[in-house]
Amino acid sequence: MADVRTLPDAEVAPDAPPSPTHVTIRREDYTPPDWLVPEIALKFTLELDKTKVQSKLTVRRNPTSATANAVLRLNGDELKPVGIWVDGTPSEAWEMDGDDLLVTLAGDAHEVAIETEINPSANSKLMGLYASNDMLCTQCEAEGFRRITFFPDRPDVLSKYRVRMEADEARFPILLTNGNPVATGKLDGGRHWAEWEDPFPKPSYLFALVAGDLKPNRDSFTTMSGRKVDLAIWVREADLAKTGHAMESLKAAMAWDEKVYGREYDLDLFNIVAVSDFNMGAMENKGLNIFNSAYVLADTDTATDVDFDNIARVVAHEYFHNWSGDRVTCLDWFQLSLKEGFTVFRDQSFSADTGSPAVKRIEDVRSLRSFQFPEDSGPLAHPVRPDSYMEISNFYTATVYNKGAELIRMMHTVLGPEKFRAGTDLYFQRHDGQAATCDDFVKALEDGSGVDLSAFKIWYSQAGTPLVDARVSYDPGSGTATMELEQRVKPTPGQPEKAPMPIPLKTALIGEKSGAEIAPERLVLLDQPKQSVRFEGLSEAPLLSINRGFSAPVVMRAQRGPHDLERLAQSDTDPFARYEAMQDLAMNLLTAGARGEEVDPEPLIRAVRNTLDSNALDPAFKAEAILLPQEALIAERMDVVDSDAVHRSREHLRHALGSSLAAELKRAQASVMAGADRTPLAKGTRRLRSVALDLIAGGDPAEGVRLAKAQFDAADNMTDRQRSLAVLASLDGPEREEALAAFLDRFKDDALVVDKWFAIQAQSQRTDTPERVERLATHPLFSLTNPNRLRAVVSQFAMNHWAFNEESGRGYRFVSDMIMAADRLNPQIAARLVPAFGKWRRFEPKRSALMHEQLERIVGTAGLSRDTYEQASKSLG
Ligand code: 0A1
Ligand code: ZN
Repeated sequence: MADVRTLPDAEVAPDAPPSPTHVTIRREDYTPPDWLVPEIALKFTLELDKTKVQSKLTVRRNPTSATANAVLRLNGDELKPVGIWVDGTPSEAWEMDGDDLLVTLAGDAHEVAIETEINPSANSKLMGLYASNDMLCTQCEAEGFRRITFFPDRPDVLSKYRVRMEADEARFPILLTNGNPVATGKLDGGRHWAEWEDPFPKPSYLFALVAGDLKPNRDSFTTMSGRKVDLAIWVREADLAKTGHAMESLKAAMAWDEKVYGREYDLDLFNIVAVSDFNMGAMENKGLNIFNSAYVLADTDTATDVDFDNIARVVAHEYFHNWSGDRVTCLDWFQLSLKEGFTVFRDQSFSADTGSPAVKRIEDVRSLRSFQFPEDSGPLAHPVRPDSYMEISNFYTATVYNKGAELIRMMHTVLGPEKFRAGTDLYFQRHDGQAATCDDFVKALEDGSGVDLSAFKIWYSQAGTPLVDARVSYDPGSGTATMELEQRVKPTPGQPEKAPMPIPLKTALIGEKSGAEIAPERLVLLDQPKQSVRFEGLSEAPLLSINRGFSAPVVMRAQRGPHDLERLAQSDTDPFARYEAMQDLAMNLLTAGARGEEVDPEPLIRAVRNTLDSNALDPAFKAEAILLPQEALIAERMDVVDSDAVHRSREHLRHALGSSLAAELKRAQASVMAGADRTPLAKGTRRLRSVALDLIAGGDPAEGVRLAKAQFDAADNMTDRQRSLAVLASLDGPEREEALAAFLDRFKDDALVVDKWFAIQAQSQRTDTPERVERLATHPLFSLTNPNRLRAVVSQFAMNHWAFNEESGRGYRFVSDMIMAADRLNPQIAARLVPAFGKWRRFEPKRSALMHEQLERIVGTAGLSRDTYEQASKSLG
């Protein structure tokens, strides 16, 4: 691989005009399709570098189309038609309009046949049909089908698919596509064929095909109505032993969706395929889910507890899409959250029900705060239902997915589980087989529950995270307390004025002395700019417990001093609120420290000690509660960010905790659980162990090295191994290099573990990290074409707040070099790295200018993809 740092600056053309493909698509411009395609027959003659695609479309004029006599517009992307036939006769009545094919048709119903030829091996975008490890696979969401054949590639055109695949049998013994197999046979020259049919009409983005030398882990599931469904997870033979957990997760998800949503699987066959080169996590193609192998393969020796949990989550997510996405799909891509927000909400509930609900909520909120809040407060902020885009791939965001899920959670909170279920039943019944909108979803919830939810719709259209201030005053004479609430949403791009939002806040009061709930939890709906709420009959001074369970996705600024927070951290009756009190306590110290103020860590030290010593709390909760907020989160709370000051402040507190609580932390670090045990207790014990190890290292680096090395050497599971290596990687001493070398040597043939090796170094908290990461990008095992490897180095580094923002700008330069190098191969992946620069306005002047400079350099690059252009130009603001 070429050294990306040597890219000549000559390729930068500062005044390059945006290319004509950089067009903005607007939600308000939606019109129904002019033509429908009730049926499509596809024939693939498969080869790695030359695949012939013959498609036959049954087309009908759409009676609801606004345009009489419209031509048939078929989208294409890097395609040329080899031949076109209308009703069986070769046709000349067509022309190209950019990438699209326009066919003029005389009547209202025709059969249009088209032949194209594509080269899967040369497809580095990993969209459409591409080659990965000698197998062929597809990715069509959002607009990949148009890279396979010409088609009205929009989610509101639903067709029945019949697919024939022909291939060399030795190279591609397994041929899979959506639906059910109907016939197979042999051909001359060692070739074979298979024909499949999918009885459910679907949009083109759900089409999938896989051909390769794969082996199945087979199982079955009997649905609630007694139908037997054959299940298979297809992988390379060597990986078969690592598919057990994914299969168990799939069966658990199938049972859960029956129990909680009354949704039964609808085909007789459900296939999952693992591929090593994949742009995202996984894809819900009807009956044939395709997965990034990172979300399928696991055993205790190579996968961490987090990996296991992620596999269960993603398998469930894709499975749940069968109803929320496939049976009911999206009218247009602006409605993406219709399927994604709802499906994330469903997978979060599934994980909560199958593990610890409190810890799961904490994890989800942490990730919302780390990824969605910064998006919502930066130049790329957009509503859950965006109003415009240049490239839809850029809108698979934390806002559409995770804020979308929070929005549905709020409506669930307001309705309660029974009414919510009545609403979703009606939604599935009303819209089965249709392409629907977010408004349709809310309407079904309203009609099914009898509750007016119209006020909540603003959460779909208004971007930005509301800031909520809360203050309680107590009058001991009358035993009453008044809570004053105030909300505000800052302007976001294109939305300078904001309206107040409905914010459901679960609220209780905790007795300052007794620690008991003196005002039981109630749901306060804040829907005015300012509101006050009275509590009566109080016998002691109250402490405010608000946004319990994180009932609304807002930044809560409750006025509570260190004493109150310490008390709440010990006694709040809601586990999330208790965690939050601890985090607030730490955050207040961390931000004050970063501003250069003297801080007293004693209240936090006492709270952490209390937590560690508690007999009532489980270890997973303890680990979450004592974990210091990450530097990026601290930076989010600063008016002007100096990443060195943020780092120093956190290190200072880490040192204070580590040295004051050495004995308690060592006890926690010493508890060992066998690697094969994945009960919540075992997972929590391992998690607490590594959080403790990190604090110990903060207090006494030499002791940290000793304990981390011992944990690394003794580890019988990847969780302990990876976490101890991560601690070592930030420390000094020969043990660091020894352990890194031993790790790579042992796992060099396992791509997913090699990713961890790269990621650990990209995350390391050392002054030489930027330089080290540059070297990693020239390592023989580094790859620009494998998304997992690229992310392990570049995304992980860009999230390493201190190292990425290193004062000379070296980190910025590296990431933008990588963006430009990746952009020529895989624009989607390149564009997803750009938001790392989005916070440039928030930084102190020097870093701000350096980040800005890199964004300008990216935007000015000739031949930049639409994906990266959109992200970089919008980031400049
Ligand atoms: N619908 C998938 C996510 C997905 C989107 C685009 C892709 O193209 C590269 C791949 C997957 C999900 O939500 O899981
Ligand atoms: Zn999804």
